[in-house]
Amino acid sequence: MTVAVYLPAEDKTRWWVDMLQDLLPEWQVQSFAEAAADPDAVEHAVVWRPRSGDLARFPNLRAIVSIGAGIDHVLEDDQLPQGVPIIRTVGQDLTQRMREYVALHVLRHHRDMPRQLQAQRDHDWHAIVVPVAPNRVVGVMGLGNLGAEAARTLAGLGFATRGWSKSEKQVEGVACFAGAEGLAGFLDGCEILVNLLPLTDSTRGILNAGLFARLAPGACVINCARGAHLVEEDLLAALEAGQIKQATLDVFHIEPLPADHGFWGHPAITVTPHVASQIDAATGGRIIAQNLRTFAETGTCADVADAVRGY
Ligand code: NDP
Ligand code: OXD
Repeated sequence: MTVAVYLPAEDKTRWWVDMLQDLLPEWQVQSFAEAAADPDAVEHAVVWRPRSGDLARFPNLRAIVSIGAGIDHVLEDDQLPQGVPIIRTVGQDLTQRMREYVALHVLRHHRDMPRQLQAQRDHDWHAIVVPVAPNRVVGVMGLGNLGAEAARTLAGLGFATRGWSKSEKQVEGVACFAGAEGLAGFLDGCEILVNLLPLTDSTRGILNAGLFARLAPGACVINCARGAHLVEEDLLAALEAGQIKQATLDVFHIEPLPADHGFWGHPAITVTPHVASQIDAATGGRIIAQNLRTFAETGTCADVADAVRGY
């Protein structure tokens, strides 16, 4: 079996090739560049943000592995070989890290830490009194692998927690809403909004002026899914108007976020560099190796995504 690996950074590609080769000693693991010598031999590709047309060079591809939970970066390829299963990389490590990130930033907004820290800088003994968590409405968009766990974590902290998904869901302690018809009820009065939707045609640009207007005045928004969910100018306008008080953004239209982008220095925006939940590479490697073995033996595995649905 031959596996070809591609990540945008060459040194990272080398690292992943070596690690997967150790984990799959009876397979041949190569970079895309090495695999170009015999593209017919490649049956599996392991990728993060592959370049358009690269995967199409392997005519005998049986599976594409996304080094990450999202598959949008694979589906963006306009020459993507059709019908080849896409396997995403998920697991406890990824879920745990996202729970930590969501809890950290929801609590930070809930306790108004940005204002408290400003008071410290001003040497101002200023007690900020906030509602107790059960009186704070928080909402999680997307109740999948990561969103459902994030919502459970927030409910466990005592927040009045809502969740929104495409199909009906039941998550203990969480008021669940579903579909386009459930969106208004989910958003109305929501004070801290967390986005954990996949990027698809129906979710692109979903964090926009219309959605912000439905939230409670002075709401906070946390986007840890994909940059293209957010209409950037709508966020800036909503911050300017006070409809949104603070935003935490982990993902951006262009990554790395350009050095001259206005978000960096915006007083009401916290920028993190797509680190909400980076799977530990060694753990991710073990999961990928296991998925590849299972797929090779059975023709499928639990983490195959639905390419038509887009996630
Ligand atoms: P899943 O595919 O497990 O879950 C997606 C959820 O979104 C499902 O509950 C689904 O509903 C819901 N959904 C999809 N489309 C719609 C829609 N149109 N309307 C309402 N709900 C919808 O995704 P994960 O939880 O694994 O990951 C979510 C995203 O997080 C990833 O796609 C990725 O973009 C991002 N991510 C970001 C990371 C970071 O470090 N910033 C790290 C890892 C992932 P249903 O269940 O009904 O199908
Ligand atoms: C992912 C990511 O999709 O890191 O896993 O964004």
